Amino acid sequence: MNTAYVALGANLGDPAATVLAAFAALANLPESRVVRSSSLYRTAPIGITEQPEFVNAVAELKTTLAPETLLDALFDIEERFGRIRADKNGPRTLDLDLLLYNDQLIELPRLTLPHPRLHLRAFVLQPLAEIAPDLAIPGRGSVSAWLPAVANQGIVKL
Ligand code: PH2
Ligand code: MG
Ligand code: MG
Repeated sequence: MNTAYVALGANLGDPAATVLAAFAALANLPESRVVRSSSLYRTAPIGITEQPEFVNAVAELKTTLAPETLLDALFDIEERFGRIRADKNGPRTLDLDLLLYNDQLIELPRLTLPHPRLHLRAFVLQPLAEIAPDLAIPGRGSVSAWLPAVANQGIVKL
């Protein structure tokens, strides 16, 4: 059995309802179960700042799906939620990002693990710290050790 962490994000439509429905969709993935899910967080947009606030959360999965199979399954869920892949960092109905898969380091054209920016983003680190504070980011140290570095980013637990 493998442990994977998935980041959920939404900032179009009803983002909180979308993230809750996405947790249910993750729970329905084959060969997988959601063992922990974080609270929902309202977060200031990072990158393109001229877009609506996001609702973000993180889920911990136990799965026997291989990393790329899981990635495809996440893309399928995004599509079911009406995601249009337009602007890379622009608004989205649902974004599901694979953050970590065990302690694997993966460098593929469409999948880099650990997620290369996870340790720089409060909208990922804070929900991750809620469910797994001692978790190590391979090559970078613990999740909680990175939290002070992102303390200036706007994030409110809902
Ligand atoms: N996702 C991005 C870019 N910026 N900002 C917040 N607050 N939350 C996100 O999920 C997010 C973002 C690209 O996926
Ligand atoms: Mg993303
Ligand atoms: Mg994404």
